[in-house]
Amino acid sequence: MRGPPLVPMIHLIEAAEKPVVAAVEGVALGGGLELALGCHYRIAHSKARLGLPEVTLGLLPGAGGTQRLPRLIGVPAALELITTGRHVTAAEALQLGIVDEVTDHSAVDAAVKFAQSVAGKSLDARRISTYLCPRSPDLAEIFEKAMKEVRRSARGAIAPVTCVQAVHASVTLPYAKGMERERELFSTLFTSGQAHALQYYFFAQRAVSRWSTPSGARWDTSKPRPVRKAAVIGLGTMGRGISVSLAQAGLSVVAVETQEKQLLEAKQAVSGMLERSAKRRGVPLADDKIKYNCSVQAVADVDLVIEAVFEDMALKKTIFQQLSGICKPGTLLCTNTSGLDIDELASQTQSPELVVGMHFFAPAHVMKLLEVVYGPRSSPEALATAMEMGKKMGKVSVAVGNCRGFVGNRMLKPYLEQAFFLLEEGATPEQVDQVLEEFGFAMGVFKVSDLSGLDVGWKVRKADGLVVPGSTGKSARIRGGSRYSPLGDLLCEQGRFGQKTGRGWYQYDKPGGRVAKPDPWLHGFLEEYRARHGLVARRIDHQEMLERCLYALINEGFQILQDGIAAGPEDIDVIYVLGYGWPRHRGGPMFYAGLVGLDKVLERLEHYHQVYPDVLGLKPCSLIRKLAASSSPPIHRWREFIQKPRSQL
Ligand code: ZOZ
Ligand code: NAD
Repeated sequence: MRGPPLVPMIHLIEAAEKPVVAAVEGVALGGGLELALGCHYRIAHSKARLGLPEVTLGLLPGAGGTQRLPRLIGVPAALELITTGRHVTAAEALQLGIVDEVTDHSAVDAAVKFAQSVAGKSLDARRISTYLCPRSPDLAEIFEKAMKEVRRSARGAIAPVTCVQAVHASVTLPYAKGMERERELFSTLFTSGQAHALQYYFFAQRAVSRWSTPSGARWDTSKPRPVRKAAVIGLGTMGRGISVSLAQAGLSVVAVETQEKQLLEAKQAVSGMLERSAKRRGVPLADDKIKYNCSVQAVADVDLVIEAVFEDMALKKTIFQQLSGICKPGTLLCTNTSGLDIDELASQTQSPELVVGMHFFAPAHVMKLLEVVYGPRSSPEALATAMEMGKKMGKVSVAVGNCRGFVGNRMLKPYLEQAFFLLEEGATPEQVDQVLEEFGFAMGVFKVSDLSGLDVGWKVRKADGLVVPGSTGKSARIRGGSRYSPLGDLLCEQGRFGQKTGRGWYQYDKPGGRVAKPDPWLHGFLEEYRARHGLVARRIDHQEMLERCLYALINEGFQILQDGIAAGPEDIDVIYVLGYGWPRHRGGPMFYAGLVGLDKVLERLEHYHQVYPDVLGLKPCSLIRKLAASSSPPIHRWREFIQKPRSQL
């Protein structure tokens, strides 16, 4: 394979006898910076940003970036920039030695002036390719550490690992040979499925901001309202993180809890989160932005409310009735419900058009996703405001329709259900989680459940009449004719709510602890459960665990597309990558289904549905059948196969 055409041009520039000064006025990212590194000097505007972000697209800087940058700024700094793709400011670039001068005025004028000042000077010491990489005795150790860290955080992505290998070549090989190695490694990445997945994801994340709804509301015709002051009702697992994100976005926040004790606990937790975040990100402490209160009356003058109380429809309805009376006209009323009907809540208010779902993901101050749920009566303006608010909070907002669980949790249900069935059939939570984490998930489904709180789903199942305490015999595992696992309910009955109580699918050193450890009690409980229900444990291989969990989730994704709840497969993929820790280098569940082959996914679903005919989630949805029967078209053509849903807004 030939290298990118940029390479010979950069060589010509570097070999020139006249000084060439790069003027970086705006951004020099990727090829732009590689070009600048071929110049003899670099001048940047103070607002410029520089970086080599190729790794985020599954590639490496393939025009000499991996060979020149370490020669210029040393191995540790170059490794960090190249393996993370981090952008740096002009000031940091100056400090690192990437640029020679920073100006507040025109970078081009400064570069011309600079060129005149160096005219006639020898350029021998200015050609970076001729430099020797700065060496230090601990270089081997540096590479070893970098490789270990990259392998840990990459979760199976190959580009960061390959980037380390390429930088290694800059130290061990002469420049020309290093360039050959860079080209070879680039070519491996270029043809890997991962680069394709990451590039698809890159565009998918941009596409979701151009949202539209079945009734024709659109991002470019709906104007968001200004929001300066917001309120959060309920400061539990979610409300705390939401308050932090709002305060960090510069909003004044009124945070409301029921009683002094809960309020104080929440205040302490929020302060800690703000402090750690300020330290980590170097941003000012936003503690004074939040005012705490025990009365919902305190939210009268806010522009937007986010309700985050228990997942209990009756309670939420009462709160929406109260808010409708208390808040000034025009206040947007949002709910962080995990899946309850937005329309039912809207119907409790005087202005149902101002009600939308703002569904955050745990931990809410960290996860980058916001599902914005439009009900049949939400106004385009309300939707636009919530979408914009999410962006302001540093999230990626995805607009989704109103149905049980919306997009993310509706898909989570059959996925979690399979995980429960696997436990019944002989697996442990550790085994299932290991398979999912090896696939690349940030956390296995049982660890995630412990993080979210097992009581959240329990409350919903109770409200749905699915929880039947003390039931025995076959009926204990059947609901409405379908297979049901009461395992989650039984754990909750024991007070095991996950991290918050220090016990769940795992054990933790204390309530609120985060390090999941296998729990012998749980293993005994599973054995006893199987014995009680006449279930014989079997050894389940990795492939089966993975296929059953993922394909059930993907199948529901197709159903969601068919129902018009998500605008397209890209929306689902962004939701899973940013909301549930799906590995980005696998593109998202819908992209992954295409990669595996829709006919293969269909064939496996058919197989599992034959084995488990009483599991509805394994019955292949008609859209995947239709697509597979049409020779599995590429993902960007799937929309052509979806019938237009009825207007929802
Ligand atoms: O491991 C990373 C991750 O992304 N995990 C996946 C999380 C996930 O899947 N969340 C979705 C949950 S489902 C949901 O939210 C929708 C919903 O409606 C649920 C409804 C109930 C349904 C129940 C069935 C499930 C994670 C981001 C967590 C950590 O990544 P890192 O290890 O790279 O992060 P760190 O160490 O740099 O820390 C960053 C901040 O995250 C905090 N954190 C880490 N692990 C945690 C945690 N917080 C709580 N629990 C954990 N296990 C960490 O403390 C730090 O925050 P600060 O404030 O300490 O700075
Ligand atoms: P939680 O039990 O941790 O916290 C709920 C908080 O609401 C409690 O602190 C409680 O004291 C408070 N509260 C109850 N009634 C109140 C009232 N009338 N006024 C003020 N505060 C009140 O629950 P959570 O996990 O934070 O979930 C909150 C909401 O967010 C639920 O609707 C849930 O479905 C949703 N959600 C949860 C997660 C998750 O992973 N836990 C993720 C997304 C959405």
